[in-house]
Amino acid sequence: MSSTYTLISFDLCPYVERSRVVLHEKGQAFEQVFIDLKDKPDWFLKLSPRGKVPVLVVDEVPIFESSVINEFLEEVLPEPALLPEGPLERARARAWIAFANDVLMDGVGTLWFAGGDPVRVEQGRATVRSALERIEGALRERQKGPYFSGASFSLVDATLAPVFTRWASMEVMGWGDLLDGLEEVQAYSQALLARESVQAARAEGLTEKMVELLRSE
Ligand SMILES: N[C@@H](CCC(=O)N[C@@H](CS)C(=O)NCC(=O)O)C(=O)O
Repeated sequence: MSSTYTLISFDLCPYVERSRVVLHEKGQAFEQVFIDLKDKPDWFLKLSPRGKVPVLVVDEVPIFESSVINEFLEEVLPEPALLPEGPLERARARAWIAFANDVLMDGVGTLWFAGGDPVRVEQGRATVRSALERIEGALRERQKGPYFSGASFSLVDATLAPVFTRWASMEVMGWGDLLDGLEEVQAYSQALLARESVQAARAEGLTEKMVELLRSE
């Protein structure tokens, strides 16, 4: 009997979007249950020790943390492969996923939730810019593109894509200049936005809803 997959989601969450990208890449059917993060249901708090989405429920077993969910999907649904071949390249992909989580998303979060505080906006901008410069450097070192690890789409791309699907809302907020001069990142962003799984995973009306959210913070 094949497994059932239910993704506990919040419409605009970039971490949920990552797992949706991977499920689409794998061609895996899944259901989604959307919750209100401002009023988390008790059943959700029982499943999610950190009270965060995404949670992927596989045959009644909950898995939390988007990177862990994505690695799990890679393991149980090996085709198409979303990690490069060879231990060194795989380790490098995982290291950049950790960088995206700990550095880039940290800066993005600071910027998004600065609550109008100019010091926090500047802190967020500086962290995002320096993270994107690092990514520019890594992209320049590649032998070929258009994706992070070369010609094949990988878990690194699924991890970074939600930053770029939100870039139009960043532009509306006046933060579009953070990509200025980063030519490799700009081309990489275009390749990600053109990818079918990235388009399928993106919430309807994402830019408008993100702008509304960011303006309310
Ligand atoms: N490290 C987590 C981050 C997930 C996360 O921060 N999710 C946010 C929504 S985008 C959340 O559920 N926030 C609710 C809260 O912190 O109370 C992952 O990668 O899954």
